[in-house]
Amino acid sequence: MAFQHMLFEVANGIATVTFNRPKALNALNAELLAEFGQALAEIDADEAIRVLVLTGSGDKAFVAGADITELATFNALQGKQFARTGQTVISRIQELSIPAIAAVNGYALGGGMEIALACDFIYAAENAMFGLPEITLGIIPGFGGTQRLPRLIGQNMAKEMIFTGKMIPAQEALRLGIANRVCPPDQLLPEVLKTAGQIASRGKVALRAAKQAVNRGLNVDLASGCHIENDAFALCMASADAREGTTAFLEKRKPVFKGSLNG
Ligand code: DAK
Repeated sequence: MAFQHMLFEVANGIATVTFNRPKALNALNAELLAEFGQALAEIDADEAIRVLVLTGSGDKAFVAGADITELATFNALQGKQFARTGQTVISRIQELSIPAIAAVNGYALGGGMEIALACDFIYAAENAMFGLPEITLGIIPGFGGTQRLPRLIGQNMAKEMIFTGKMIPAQEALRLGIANRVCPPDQLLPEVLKTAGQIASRGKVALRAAKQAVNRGLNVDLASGCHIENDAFALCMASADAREGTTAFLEKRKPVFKGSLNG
């Protein structure tokens, strides 16, 4: 798959998408969003892909937000189309059946931070900067930032970031729980790929069930969440992967998961 504004690579069950508009700090224009949506659809349909990694090209930015040059030219209809594509694409990251990891290698601002927040977790380079600066442009986050950030770090911390538009460095993002880990810039991708490799070796049925149980459970009360977990657990128990995992343990060997329900 070749794209104009993204690099796309698959190796060992790990798909890596690199946002690639370095002259504009990988800012999101309409074409890039559409390409990203297309890539996500293909990733979701490919049974061999077990983990998605998102990063930015160059050493300065993950994604510096929406392309302000383009944003400034939109009429209402184009703005609506941009919003629709963006929201669909960003929800799709969260709803992917496989885990998604953001490797934030510089600025993750506005829509860029919102993409990272839609991933299952974030590793950041020491030089990463996170922020939702929309308020400085007279708008508010439009790709889920007002919803996902408070759920992640609590409403007061999120409101301070959203109301001021200020940027925070990687270590502060780590302290707040936005980033799981901070790495030297040259170690970021190797560390992400190491974790992605561990995840890719697990059973796909169980990964899907675990991701759905956490995501769905977060929107309901504890008792309902435990019911969701119960159903997801039952699905795993019926899978060939669960038979392989338990048999491999008893036979003192490593499991070979096929990612299938039946097998
Ligand atoms: N868009 C377009 N170009 C950008 C850009 C952006 N977001 N960010 C940087 N660039 C370009 C710069 O214009 C510059 O281009 P040249 O002048 O070299 O041609 C080049 O990238 C390098 O940037 P700087 O020279 O500014 O680099 P610095 O190191 O000095 O500063 C910076 C880095 C990241 C602090 C600064 O570039 C900056 O503040 N950038 C803008 C950050 C920002 O405000 N991003 C937009 C956030 S708002 C919507 C839903 C969502 C959204 C919109 C609508 N709907 C539902 C309709 C999303 C909105 C956002 O993301």
